[in-house]
Amino acid sequence: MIDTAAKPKTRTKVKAERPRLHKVILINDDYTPREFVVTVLKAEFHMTEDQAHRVMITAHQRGVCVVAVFTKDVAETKATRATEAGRAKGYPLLFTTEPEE
Ligand code: TYC
Repeated sequence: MIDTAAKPKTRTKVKAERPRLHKVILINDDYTPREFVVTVLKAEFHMTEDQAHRVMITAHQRGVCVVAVFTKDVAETKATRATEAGRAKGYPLLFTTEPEE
């Protein structure tokens, strides 16, 4: 008789896998003032003026810029809060998230 039973694993997984990180992405638009984008980046992502300015300019020139990576929940919360900060001022500022490869 052919034994079709699965072979038991001989090695138990020991290491816990690291949780996949998620990118927060800043999307360019034509209406949000540059300085406001910088202010939001500093407040929500604890960036210096210089770092925030670079990220803002990159999104402005290329259309998008990765702001930072976090665990899924943190990335989503920060993207929502930062988007909401623009919305509160009537700006279409948008932050999205996506899983890292
Ligand atoms: N493009 C905007 C302007 O010229 C500035 C801006 C930069 C807006 C980056 C959004 O993600 C952004 N006022």
